[in-house]
Amino acid sequence: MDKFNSIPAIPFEGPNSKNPFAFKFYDKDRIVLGKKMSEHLPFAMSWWHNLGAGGTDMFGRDTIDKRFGAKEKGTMEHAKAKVDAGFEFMKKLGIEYFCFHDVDLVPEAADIKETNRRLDEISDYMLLKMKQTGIKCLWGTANMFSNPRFMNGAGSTNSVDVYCFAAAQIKKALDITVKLGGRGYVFWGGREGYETLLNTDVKFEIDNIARLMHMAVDYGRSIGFKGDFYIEPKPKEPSKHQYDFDAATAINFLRTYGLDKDFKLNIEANHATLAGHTFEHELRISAINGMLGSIDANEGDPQLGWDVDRFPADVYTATYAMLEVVENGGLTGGFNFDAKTRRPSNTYEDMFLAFILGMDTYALGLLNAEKIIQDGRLAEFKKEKYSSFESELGKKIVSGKANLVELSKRAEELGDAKAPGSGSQEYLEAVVNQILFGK
Ligand code: XUL
Ligand code: CO
Repeated sequence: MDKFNSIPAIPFEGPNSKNPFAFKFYDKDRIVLGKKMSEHLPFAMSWWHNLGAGGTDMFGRDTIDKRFGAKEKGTMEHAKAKVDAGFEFMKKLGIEYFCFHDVDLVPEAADIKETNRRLDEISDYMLLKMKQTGIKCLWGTANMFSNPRFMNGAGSTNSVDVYCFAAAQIKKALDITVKLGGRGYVFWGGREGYETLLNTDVKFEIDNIARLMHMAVDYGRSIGFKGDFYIEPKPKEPSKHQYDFDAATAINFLRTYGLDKDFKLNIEANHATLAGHTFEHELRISAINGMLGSIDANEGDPQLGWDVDRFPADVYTATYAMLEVVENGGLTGGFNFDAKTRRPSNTYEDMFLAFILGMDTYALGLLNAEKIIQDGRLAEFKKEKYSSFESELGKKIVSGKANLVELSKRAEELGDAKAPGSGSQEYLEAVVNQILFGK
């Protein structure tokens, strides 16, 4: 039975359409920079927000009923209703992937053996739906932050028993990810951080996280997982100090512990905001280190200091993000809408409208990136800016063959060096506006 009877499959109707249930910019087969839009933008639905979150916040209970026809939440009947709703939802929007935590799929039982049995049961059902619809799994992960046992961390816990539970959840989540053919496996260290040094051995905790990740790689590869592992950096919330603060911190961790061959990064826009970075900064730092793997496509709020997980609406940010993605040659992962409707947007219609907004925003970002690349002025400016390094001496420096003695000699010959020309930020911003809004 359909869960969203009143909502039709969402067509592309173009920028002049006033039909709320139509894409204005996401035209999946349109060729952009030599590839279909849908190939540039492998969108994914997050199981937790879309099928789980009901609008509860710290001050109030659910505003939207996400039982999807099941009698009660927290039952296997509800878990199956979520599968039915999820696949119908993705099919109607033309979304090809989903992402999940283990406990998004089934209610956690009192005994892990029963939780794992439930995961086997639900993943059989999901496989069936995947075969019927062609929808695929982008990535899986284990929720090692909600249960009170993880209050002192998962990989960073002080308890061997809790560490074993983290290991067991990762093992099972990897089993399910492989069973569903997932392209990736994510570590977001929700409780991997600390509040105060007064009670924390930081080095011991980080070493132990790395040990657990090595075990995950060894096990994953042993059961045939060929995809990427990802770290998803976030600077704070829930912990005050999260160990995976930002892309640069996570890359340093991966290299220090020899995990960099198996891992890439899953960059979330809202987490970049919390770290005091722009989204495109995080994407660039990942990309230049060969570690841009996947994206959690949402939006933060510059005025709020917490993770709001809004659907992306900011076209400038999407444009700069897509420039990074295109320059990177795409993603090995995809664009997961780790986003939820606002608490007062409490209808099933709002769920669809939110995805239409997000998908159209990224489509606009891609179309704008194409225009900026084809215009060429930005690339030309940058080339010119660094052109002095194309001189004989410049080339010697770049090839690593120069030394301080000869460079000092050149400085002395010159006597003085002039300021190296304008950065022209205002001009370049005006160029972007002209490209975006000029006819
Ligand atoms: C939390 C967050 C997570 C990860 C997966 O801020 O982004 O949902 O994406 O655990
Ligand atoms: Co996320």
